[in-house]
Amino acid sequence: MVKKALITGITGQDGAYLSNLLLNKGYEVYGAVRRTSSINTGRLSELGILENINIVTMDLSEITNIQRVIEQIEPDEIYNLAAQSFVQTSFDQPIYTSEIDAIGVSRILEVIRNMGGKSKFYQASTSEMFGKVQDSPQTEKTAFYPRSPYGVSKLYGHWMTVNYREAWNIHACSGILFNHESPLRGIEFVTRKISLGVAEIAKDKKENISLGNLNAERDWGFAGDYVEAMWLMLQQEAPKDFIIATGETHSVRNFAEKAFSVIDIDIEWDSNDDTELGKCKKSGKALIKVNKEYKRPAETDHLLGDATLAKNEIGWEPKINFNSLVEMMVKKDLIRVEQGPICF
Ligand code: NAP
Ligand code: F7E
Repeated sequence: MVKKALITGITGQDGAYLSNLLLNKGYEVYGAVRRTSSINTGRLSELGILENINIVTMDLSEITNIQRVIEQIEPDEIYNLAAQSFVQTSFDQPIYTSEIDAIGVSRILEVIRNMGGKSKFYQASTSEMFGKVQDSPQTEKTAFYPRSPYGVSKLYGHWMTVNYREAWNIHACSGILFNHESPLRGIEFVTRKISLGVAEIAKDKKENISLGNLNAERDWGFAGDYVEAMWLMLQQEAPKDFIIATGETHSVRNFAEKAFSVIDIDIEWDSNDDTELGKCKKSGKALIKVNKEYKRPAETDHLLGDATLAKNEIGWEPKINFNSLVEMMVKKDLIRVEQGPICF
């Protein structure tokens, strides 16, 4: 029997890579999109898979909508990737963020429960739940301390997933995924903002990039690797939560230096405060500026994940390392800037 998967958030970065993976495994893929006034399936088109997906309209704010869609499809597996996923925006829209990222998870779980728990459920949890980290590296046992309305909302979704597994015997699990990036990353996230900015500077379409906290450290992996972990988690006999990470951490500053090195520019820094500039070593031109507008009211300073449990129990390991990831992103943006338009 062909397996049916319903993916919420299919128009986002992970939705595109996960759809591709499941289609290659022979799944019938249903992609939930919320109603928008413009077409936003560009990532699925870029991977050449849009035609192979059954698009359904579903918004996480509306339980009647969720119920009808799930009853109609009767999916074997549900991957809940939909979210207001931008941490910065969550400080300005905390209620909306909770409505989708927290209560939205309860809505799906309630529908699964009411239908007898037949669909397996994957929840997109996040390293942002560790926020002000209580231990390093972070493991499945590290205490949570979220630092944004996004992190707090995701923590609710995480514990609801655990609770529905324990209370109602649903095959529900939560992947605690550390930052994962790709050429399909949204342009407001720092890695893509840098890769696109570097490509635009290389092609004389931009003078410099404005960034916030250059010292924040993240454990950055490749999204294409991380969606495999989502699938693996739902194939296990018993549902369980796993950390998915590379085990390496780099600062935003390192990411920017590496990205400029792809176009043969070495960066030197001229101070370590709010007026800091990243200059081209050769020409002295300021290519990176600090703008406090991009700094957050409360920051997650340092993330470093330990994915040993995932390696030992589900056989997951990352394949793409930090340098290859940065290179992949800058090279793809160089092509996009040349050919235009930039659609996402
Ligand atoms: P993304 O690119 O921002 O995609 C988010 C998706 O959610 C988009 O398809 C978006 O639709 C959809 N969405 C937003 N609000 C919705 C609503 N009210 N109803 C239905 N759909 C809605 O995020 P991503 O990077 O692919 O991440 C996927 C998931 O993993 C998210 O839940 C994120 O919080 C979580 N996560 C991400 C990372 C990471 O580093 N990427 C790490 C840990 C966890 P539109 O296209 O219409 O906006
Ligand atoms: O910021 C700093 C910023 O927005 C990374 C989401 O996918 O991963 C993502 O959340 C760091 C932060 O990602 C700029 O302050 C400096 O410390 O790329 P980001 P994020 O907040 O880590 C987690 C795991 C998720 O779950 C989320 O959904 O970079 N930073 N300067 C900047 N960040 C941005 N966006 N823009 C800047 O100019």
